[in-house]
Amino acid sequence: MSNFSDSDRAHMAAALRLSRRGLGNTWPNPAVGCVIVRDGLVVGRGWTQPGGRPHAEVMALRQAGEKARGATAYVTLEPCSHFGKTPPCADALVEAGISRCVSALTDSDPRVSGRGLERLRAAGILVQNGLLADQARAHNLGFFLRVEQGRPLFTLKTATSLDGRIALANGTSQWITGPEARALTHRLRAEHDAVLVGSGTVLADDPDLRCRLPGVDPRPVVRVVLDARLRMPPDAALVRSAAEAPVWVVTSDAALKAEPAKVNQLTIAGIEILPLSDPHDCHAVAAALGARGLTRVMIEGGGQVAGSFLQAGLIDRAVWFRAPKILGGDARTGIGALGLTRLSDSPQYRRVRLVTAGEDSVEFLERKI
Ligand code: AOF
Ligand code: ZN
Repeated sequence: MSNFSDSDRAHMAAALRLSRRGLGNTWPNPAVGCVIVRDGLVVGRGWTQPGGRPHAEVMALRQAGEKARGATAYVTLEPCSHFGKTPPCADALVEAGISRCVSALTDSDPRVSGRGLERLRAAGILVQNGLLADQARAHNLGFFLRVEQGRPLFTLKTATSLDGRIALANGTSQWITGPEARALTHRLRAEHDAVLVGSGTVLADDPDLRCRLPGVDPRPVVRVVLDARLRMPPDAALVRSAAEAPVWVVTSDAALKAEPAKVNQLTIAGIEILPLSDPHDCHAVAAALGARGLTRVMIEGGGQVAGSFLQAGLIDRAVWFRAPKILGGDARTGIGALGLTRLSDSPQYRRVRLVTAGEDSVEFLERKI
């Protein structure tokens, strides 16, 4: 659309930057940003609050107060039109006297999908939609996938040697990448709703998987374990910390029946058990996580889980840390077998960004569609 000015673009870019603050913290809702501008001055800024409410527009309107009258609102997603736990943002914008609303793209949530913009138009507000739409969609892709496909966005995070290995043959894996890479991992956790590992990783590394960032409140990132046979030891770090940050264990109906004592132990520790008829079916796992509201899940290990999700075509993005070390062909591979017979069938990614973290390189990748 050409009816946007450079200053429109700058304000929407600012709203997108604000929306980043909510990433990983607003599920099941999207992370939206809103900037209110009157006579060229920013009078209100808001972003979706932890847990998904209040919405971004409400926060920005609160800040703007009376100054919202006659102002333009820039929103990274169509303002909502439904009565949920809070009244519609479209109505709040109307009541505040906003005269123009610029949005990035329409909402796929069937309760909204176009009705928010209609509500604004019906009230006489000048509505212009479609500014920086691609960026806004990429930003909230997890939310859109949840609403449109019933599953979260999956980011694969892996830390390998130059030759793609994650551990020596004897299992030694600490540490392949350096402290800078590990610090970045904590930031990535904060931007996801959940991290996911297989039970093999729990048995091998006993990870904690919480998000610890100096100077930032601990983020309640959900820790998901795929554990079809309930092999997780009752004294695992995840079990011991389950009262402090959520842990969900995806298991099989069969294990649930066969291991009542284990189920009891984990439940008492505060773990939620999600039984599936076939927990090895990645699509079923994805649907179960989507149904519980997750929008962004980071897969952190191990090679088997990474391989299965890749085979299922569910890895949307990847963050690949690579240490300048070579571990050799007897070391363990970061990605389990894919059973490919044609190169054209291999999962292919586009490099979005390449940076360094200390000695290591970090590639941000997005699936080629
Ligand atoms: C907005 N601004 O900041 C967000 C929106 O459960 P509720 O009532 O909070 O509504 C959630 C829906 O509202 C969500 O599915 C999406 O359509 C929209 N989210 N809308 O105008 C916001 N987070
Ligand atoms: Zn809203």
